[in-house]
Amino acid sequence: MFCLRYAITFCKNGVILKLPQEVVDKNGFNLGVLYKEEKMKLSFRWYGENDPVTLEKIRQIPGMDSIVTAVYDVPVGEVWSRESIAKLKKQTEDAGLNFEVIESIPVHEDIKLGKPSRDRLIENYCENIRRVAEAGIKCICYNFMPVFDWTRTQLDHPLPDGSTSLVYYQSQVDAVNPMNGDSDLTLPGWDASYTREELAAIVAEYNELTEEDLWDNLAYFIHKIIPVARECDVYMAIHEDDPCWSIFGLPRIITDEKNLDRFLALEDDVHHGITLCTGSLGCSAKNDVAKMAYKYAKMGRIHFAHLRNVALVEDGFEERAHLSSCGSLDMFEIVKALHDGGFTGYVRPDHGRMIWGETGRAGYGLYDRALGATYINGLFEAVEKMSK
Ligand SMILES: [Mn+2]
Repeated sequence: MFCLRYAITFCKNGVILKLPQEVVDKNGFNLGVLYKEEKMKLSFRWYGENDPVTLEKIRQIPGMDSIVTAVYDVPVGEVWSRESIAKLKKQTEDAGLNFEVIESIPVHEDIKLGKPSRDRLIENYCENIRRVAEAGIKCICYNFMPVFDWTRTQLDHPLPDGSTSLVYYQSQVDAVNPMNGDSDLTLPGWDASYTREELAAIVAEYNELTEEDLWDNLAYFIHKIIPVARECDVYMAIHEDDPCWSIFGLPRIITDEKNLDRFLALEDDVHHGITLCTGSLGCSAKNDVAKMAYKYAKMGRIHFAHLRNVALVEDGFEERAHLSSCGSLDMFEIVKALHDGGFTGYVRPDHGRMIWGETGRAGYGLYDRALGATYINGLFEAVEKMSK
């Protein structure tokens, strides 16, 4: 348990500033200092110079503050070059945007599996935290999903309005067996750097790994990285599993409130926090996303929020436009919960549909995410003014 001491807010040259908040635990032990501005900061994911959505376009979205990006020229587990990090920072800042959020520094499978090579890989991970912190990064998003990152069964499912979106139908997932080398079936979003045989081999390595083993391996990793994050004053923000249940018999543990409580209890430190992804948690009707948003914001543990809507359907879920009436989530209630909980971290629109004939990276076009950003701005402006 810890509490936030009240910060002093003051105005300088017409700008509202806030002194750092000291965070202390129940014994008065200082856990660190929160250098955060008073309001949420709007951000946008950018995949680097090959992304058809350019920084110049992103900058023109009203209220845009920060870019969310990563170094993509290094294999998972290796140390990012200072040159690559500096280049991203320069490109971002030259475009008039802040370079403060990394998504993601991926976690090598050997760390999740608890293999002997993990110590070297975790040391590399810590070095990456130090290097991005040197470049001014404040928040790092990562996940701990075995083998498969986000999983969908179709990336261009047509919606009635003529747009296309990403969908997940359980019956289609059940029809795919990644262990079956003869199977021609694959799912979009799978890591193309694995051959089918390699994929089967790595899935097989998880056969012996229980959920509790995965928790042990996650705890081992967290106990090594959080002291480094504290030293560098970087906020680590784990992303929930997407979807938030086990697929192909692989364990998934960052899935619901009970497990997020257990995760956050691993280290009593504000630098150990979460990315609240409404679409990932919201694809299970069991998760009360607004309740979780308020609870973890109040604890000072949400450093990054991915805001998007999903529609729960009989056989799974479909990604929809951000607006509450387009899906199953009440986005107003979620934003209000974040605001009322004192959330001051980074926010980004998450996946968008493809609209207006745009082509490109599924979920990461410009137009629908820009509409999402504008909607998010509107919700935050409304809840901020309502609370005055
Ligand atoms: Mn997300």
